[in-house]
Amino acid sequence: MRVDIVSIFPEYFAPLELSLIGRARATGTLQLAVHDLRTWTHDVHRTVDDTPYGGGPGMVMRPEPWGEALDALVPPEATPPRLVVPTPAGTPFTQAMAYELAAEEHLLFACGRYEGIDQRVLDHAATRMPVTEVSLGDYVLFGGEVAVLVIMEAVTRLLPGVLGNAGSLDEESHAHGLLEAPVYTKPPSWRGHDVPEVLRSGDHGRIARWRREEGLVRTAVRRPDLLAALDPERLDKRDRAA
Ligand code: 6GU
Repeated sequence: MRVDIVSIFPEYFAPLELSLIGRARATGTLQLAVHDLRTWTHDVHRTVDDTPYGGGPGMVMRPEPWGEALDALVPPEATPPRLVVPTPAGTPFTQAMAYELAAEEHLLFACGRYEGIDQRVLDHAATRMPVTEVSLGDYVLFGGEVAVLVIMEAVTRLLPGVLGNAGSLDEESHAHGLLEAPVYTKPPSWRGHDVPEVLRSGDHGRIARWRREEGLVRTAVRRPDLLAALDPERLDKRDRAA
């Protein structure tokens, strides 16, 4: 997969050298390039923002540098990437969207700062490529940079060969619309707290059932919205008993 990131703070992306994402880059599974938006300014102050039309607080990112950046990174003859724009006004980022993005050949992230990017940049880009505005949740960050780190981590770990044990994808929270059960390792007793007996029973049927029930209970308590959204077909009789 190829990924381009445009930002006025390229230094934010240093962590993408580390750990499993770093290895995916080293092995060629991930071809990542980070670009400084100010490359595409022409004034001595390398200005990227201006005051908002209609008034109000803060600054808005001017369209010209973004237009030039997208022209440079998306040549007319090339197959266009999917443009992903992190914004608190976007549609919620979910595990399902992570799978969708992981299936793309080429992603281009545009990191806004201040009050956001002039909307015409996205409207114009949408005439050339698919554009997705995504939000991480109902809170506000300074800019899209940290959101891109989050999205990149969620997406990269789904690429073939990045995780040593792909089976862990099937067990984890959100894999089946539910939260994951709690996990334990040795020792069996620690500071007066014991590992649940069932997990040490060796009875794989009972263990699977216990994990399913713990996942259901956690989801009901912590994320009733997920439980309500669950396809009833995916609940069985034993789930209802739990
Ligand atoms: Cl994706 N960007 C920004 N700037 N703030 C956010 C966000 C994204 N998601 C939640 N808050």
